[in-house]
Amino acid sequence: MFTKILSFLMAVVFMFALSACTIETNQPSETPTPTSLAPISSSEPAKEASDIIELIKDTPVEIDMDGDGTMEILSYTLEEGEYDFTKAVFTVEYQDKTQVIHELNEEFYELSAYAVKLDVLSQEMMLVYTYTFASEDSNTAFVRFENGEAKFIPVPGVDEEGKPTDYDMLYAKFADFTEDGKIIVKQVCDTLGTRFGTREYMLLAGKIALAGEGDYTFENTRFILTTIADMPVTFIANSSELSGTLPSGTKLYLTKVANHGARAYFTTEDETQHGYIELEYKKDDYKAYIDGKDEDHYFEFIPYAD
Ligand SMILES: [Ca+2]
Repeated sequence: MFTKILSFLMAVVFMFALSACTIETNQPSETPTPTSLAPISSSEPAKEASDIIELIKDTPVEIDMDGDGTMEILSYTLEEGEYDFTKAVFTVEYQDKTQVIHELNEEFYELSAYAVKLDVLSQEMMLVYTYTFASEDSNTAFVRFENGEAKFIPVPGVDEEGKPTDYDMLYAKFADFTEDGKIIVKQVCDTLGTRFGTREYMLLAGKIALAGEGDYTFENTRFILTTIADMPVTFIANSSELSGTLPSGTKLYLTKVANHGARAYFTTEDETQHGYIELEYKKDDYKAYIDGKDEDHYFEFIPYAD
């Protein structure tokens, strides 16, 4: 939570700095002055102040990205790109050189960028930027600054063959970063129509990797599914599990997808019953199977994006 408050406070500080700059010059400056990241107040712990910093377009900031004690200047600008697309250009200025990290030249929406602490133990920061493209698809890039060079941090592939995503980006939308170094993203799940779930990643041996088992949780999305057939499930009550049947006509929502998609935890709409559904998959079929029958046999309507 504090990261969100901090981001908001930093945004206010940047907006104030921006408006002050505009008043003074009354025209765009060709070489914007870097905004110093002074602590918001002397009582603010320095550690918290540096965990996550939201970047504002056209506003260079001084941050020690590689943790060597000297400041780098990090910035991104939005420019006119090819095919009427807006082009985002990410740049880092070291003491002795300037490096264009990436020119993002495709149709994108909702671009946001952050300097995020690399991990719990490190003083290094990584650049994280995330954007939406196509309809609801999102990519997130993670960039590390090491030995005077910005490099993409490898991310796991998202398809079954484990192919890397375009531009070495994670096919997910960055949401938050926790005090213990977890990277929280919204990622497509598509189990029983759950479009997006919350998933946790972390930096592990120099790569972005799933934290734990890669479960998806759905705390803020409660799409109600209605059953149209009796469905075998496992009920959970008082920490014990019991096999049973969920009767036709039950309304439920999913709370978590675990076991690599093979188990969907549910709560009934009236929140009196909890349990899980075991799911199986067949080759070349996106549908889940429950006790040998496909998901359409059990549910009135399952929403999927085209
Ligand atoms: Ca540095």
